Amino acid sequence: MRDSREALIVIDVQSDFCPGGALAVPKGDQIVFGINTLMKEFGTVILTQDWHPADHASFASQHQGQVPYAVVEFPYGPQVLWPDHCVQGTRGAALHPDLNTNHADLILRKGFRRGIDSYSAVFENDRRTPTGLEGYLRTRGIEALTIVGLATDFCVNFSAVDAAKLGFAVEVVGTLTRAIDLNGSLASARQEMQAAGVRLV
Ligand code: VGL
Ligand code: ZN
Repeated sequence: MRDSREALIVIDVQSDFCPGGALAVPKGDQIVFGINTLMKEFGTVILTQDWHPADHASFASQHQGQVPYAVVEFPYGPQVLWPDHCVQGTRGAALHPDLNTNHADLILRKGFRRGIDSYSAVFENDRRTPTGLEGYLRTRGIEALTIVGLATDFCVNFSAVDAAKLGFAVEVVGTLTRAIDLNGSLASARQEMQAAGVRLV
């Protein structure tokens, strides 16, 4: 067992991010059983769930003349427009059916405000609006995080970098993540995580 100050954070292992889903991450489903095994080592396990209203502003369908994967300027900076995905209450938004959710202390939903996306489990995409996870971790006495899940270059990257900036010791297990890799986003994500002091193992 790990030290009680360590937590495992499982990012967005949801049907829409797996093959057959609306925003499928290649081979995203291959990490599920490895994550289930790793969970057994941790006293604290947190799952996140991307959870968008049907008219979420990150969806290309909400912007006339725009297509998925285009990048547009939002009030808080550049934002990738996505295919509709993880719409609240849909099958695609559900956690992957093989993911062991029994072990989770907390399932944190994010991305539920129409006008603002939230890749990170810690701050929304303005990088200022807290999700509340920091307070949860600190009041539980957590100091070190192991992060796995989908997608390496978006939600895992943003979560790891934000947590490291807040002073948590952060480790990302590469074999238990998979990437979207949009225009070199995986290489940039690796650099960003390294620069923030995240350990890539
Ligand atoms: C994610 C794009 C849009 C992710 C979520 O989980 O990495 N990516 N929403
Ligand atoms: Zn999303």
